[in-house]
Amino acid sequence: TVSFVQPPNFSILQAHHQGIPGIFSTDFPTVPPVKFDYTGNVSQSLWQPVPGTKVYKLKYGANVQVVLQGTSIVTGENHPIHLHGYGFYIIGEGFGNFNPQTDTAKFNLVDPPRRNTTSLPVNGWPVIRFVADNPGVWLMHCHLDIHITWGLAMSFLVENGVSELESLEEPPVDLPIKMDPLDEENTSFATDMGNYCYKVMPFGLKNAGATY
Ligand SMILES: [Cu+2]
Repeated sequence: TVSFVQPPNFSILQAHHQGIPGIFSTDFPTVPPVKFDYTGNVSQSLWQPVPGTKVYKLKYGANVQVVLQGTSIVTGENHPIHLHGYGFYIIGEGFGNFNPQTDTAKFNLVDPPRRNTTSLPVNGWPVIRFVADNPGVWLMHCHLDIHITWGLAMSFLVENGVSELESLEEPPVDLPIKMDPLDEENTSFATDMGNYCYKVMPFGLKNAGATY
């Protein structure tokens, strides 16, 4: 698995929008890199996740299905999984390991609930679907917030569509953005929030004169 690491200086959205390299990579895996009995007696040799700031890139308008598979690593737990930017349909859920051969027959494609948070049952799975029609960078994370700091999160990067209405807007000039706490010029304005510093400033000089 990949444990999500928040970038320390720039937000992923800012890095995406301004083309700042080295902040994130787009190689979030499509399927689990290692297949094992996720809800069984998991060997401790599989307990070590790979830390990374990886996003999953989506074309504008893509039909997205995500199987959220719980594991019994350390211990099973019910995780409330929340997605920013979208309401998604919960088309199925169950216990144990999701079986694509048999569990798809139980999908509710008639009147599934639409939510922005779904339960990930103890040692179980929900399956969600949404249409990626909201460009930008959207975090999906466990809302037991301490679990975010442990890495139970990932981000979708949804590309722009064709028209202006299908594309990211320019940020407002007074958008508070995350600053590099090691940058001396900025720390004088920064409020101390642990590792994160915030300051109100234009998004970037090249955007300062933009019309919105
Ligand atoms: Cu959790």
